[in-house]
Amino acid sequence: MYTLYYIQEACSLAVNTVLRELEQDVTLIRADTHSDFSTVNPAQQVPVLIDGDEKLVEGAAIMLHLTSKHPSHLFPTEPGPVRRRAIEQLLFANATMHPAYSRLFFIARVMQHGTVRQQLFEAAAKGINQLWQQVESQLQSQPFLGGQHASVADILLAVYSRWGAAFEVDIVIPPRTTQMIEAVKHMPGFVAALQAEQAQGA
Ligand SMILES: N[C@@H](CCC(=O)N[C@@H](CS)C(=O)NCC(=O)O)C(=O)O
Repeated sequence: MYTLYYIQEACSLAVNTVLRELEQDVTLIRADTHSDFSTVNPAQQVPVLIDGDEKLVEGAAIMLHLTSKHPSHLFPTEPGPVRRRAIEQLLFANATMHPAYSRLFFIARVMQHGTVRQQLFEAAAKGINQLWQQVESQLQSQPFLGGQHASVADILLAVYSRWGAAFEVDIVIPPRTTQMIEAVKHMPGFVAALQAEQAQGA
């Protein structure tokens, strides 16, 4: 049994999805209504995973931990080029695409409405669109970054793709990437994770 600290529809939704795809029981705890979440994670960020006596932070580290412990099609466990590529894709999602989207939230938080704010939003969106083109180029001969099955990187990207709608920017997700995202959104683990988060309220 795992415990996951989450914020609804945040990047923790990807860990929530992976846990359910791996058929693991999970207790969800909302981080945004916690009386002092800094005692759980001084960085005050989700996801935080409790596994027995161990507390894990950083989404990519959590993904690697879970997929090593519970082998599945979500991530190759055998050392070699296929796993190295999967690690690269996981970090592309977590350390490149996620921060690109985080810029939108940062601009919204610190900038007053006006021309400069809109210019910054558009610059951030341009960067995001370039990254989606990179994803698209990898999906020309396979439905998922993980090949024939969704990988943790596909799941992370599908979660981030939902964030753009909150901003007045044109985020263009190309067709094969859109298909990948739609397929992830129909995975039983994704549907169950989203429902569980919604059931606990925002
Ligand atoms: N590098 C961290 C980044 C995590 C992160 O940015 N989490 C966001 C949600 S997606 C967060 O907790 N933000 C705090 C907040 O929204 O109050 C990771 O990958 O786990």
